[in-house]
Amino acid sequence: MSQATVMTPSKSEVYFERAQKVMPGGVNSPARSCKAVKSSPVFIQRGDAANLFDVDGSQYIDYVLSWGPMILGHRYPRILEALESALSNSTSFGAPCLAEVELAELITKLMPSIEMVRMVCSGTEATMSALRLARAFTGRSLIIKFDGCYHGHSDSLLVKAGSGLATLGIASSPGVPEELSKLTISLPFNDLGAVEKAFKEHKDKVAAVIIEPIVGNAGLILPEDGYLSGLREATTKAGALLIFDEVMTGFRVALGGAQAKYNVKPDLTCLGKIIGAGLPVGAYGGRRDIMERVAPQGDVYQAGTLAGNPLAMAAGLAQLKSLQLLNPYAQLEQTTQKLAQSIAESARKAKIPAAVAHTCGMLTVFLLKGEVKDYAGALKSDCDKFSALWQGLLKRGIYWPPSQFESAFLSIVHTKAEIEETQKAFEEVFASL
Ligand code: KE4
Repeated sequence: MSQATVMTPSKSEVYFERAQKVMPGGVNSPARSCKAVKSSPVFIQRGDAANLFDVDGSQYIDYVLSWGPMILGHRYPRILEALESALSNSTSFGAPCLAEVELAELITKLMPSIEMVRMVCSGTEATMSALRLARAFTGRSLIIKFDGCYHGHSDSLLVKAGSGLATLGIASSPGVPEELSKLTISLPFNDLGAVEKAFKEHKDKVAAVIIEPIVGNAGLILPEDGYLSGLREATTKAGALLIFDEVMTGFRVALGGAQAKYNVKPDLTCLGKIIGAGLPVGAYGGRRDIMERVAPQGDVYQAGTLAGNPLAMAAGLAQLKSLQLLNPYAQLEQTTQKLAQSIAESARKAKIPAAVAHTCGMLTVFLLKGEVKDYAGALKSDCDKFSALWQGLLKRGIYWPPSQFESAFLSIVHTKAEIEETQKAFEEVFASL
């Protein structure tokens, strides 16, 4: 009798089986579930430079980079040294430490619109706190956000959000009371008329406009000329605060973030990812007259046991100081553009409709005809074909974000050879689709 070849499950499959028994969906964040690309997640053992190694020994070129933080790649020596030294002093005090002040000083230096800053433990906490502060400062309740933008999972912001919600086709999350979600107005990105109309309709009721100045969570969507400066004018005129959510773009698209790249000064900025170099961190900051309302200086309450954690501060400081010293952005922009153009070329050669959006250190391959200027446009992508693309890339050792509605990230340590290997993988997979 023929012996049916019994495939021994990989370690990733075995671990995922165990995970699903004790963790919802077997993951601690939906974005890494790989559900949308019809795959089970790869369990990672370690990272090094631009590479990941999974628990079965396979090696990948990493374009997720922990969803953005690892701009210097994995195990960057200066970050490891800073962490080792901080670790020797314990892991947390619940009392002030100098590293918190040093990181705050550096952030305010590199992003001058931030005159004062508060550290928190995630981007979600940063945006949630910034909204509370904006509502207190203006005495108003309405918030304007934009379709496809994702600002973390606080209730007021889970309305027509991007990232994992777009990936899983969840319009807005259950569990958010109607009374709350109706205080959030979501408008199309890149449409100034819609903002002006909303301000006309809601007059002096809008506390703030919060935006990803370069959208990363619908896939990458760039602001059209004049859009961000138009938002700045409209919010100033309406007496609403302009909040830039630079959790993803901060210190990635330029040393001073998207606000430097587009020369638009927000009232408040939210940060995360890169300022923690992979450790849990977020921050919100901006105009002194607004930030002085935050407790204990002011009356707007916000707190956190591990806010300003010495390990996260040490890692973030090492990363920001390295970026300040190296100023690698021209090179990173060029490498990203080169990869984007070669991917677009290989899609064209294979007659695969694709729009490749890119900016410094970020890119998305939308599988559709035409260009993407807003979330409705991004939703026209062929997600089934994207799944096949993602699986083909993984087989060829490329770890690409497992969703059409996410941005891929580059580090400054992706080598020329790794970029060429990636280009070749795209060419082969496009030809096979
Ligand atoms: P966190 O709470 O995940 O640290 O940050 C929320 C957040 C806020 N603002 C922006 C612009 C963001 O991109 C994020 C988080 N980004 C996603 C990736 N698209 C995190 C990945 C995940 O949810 O696992």
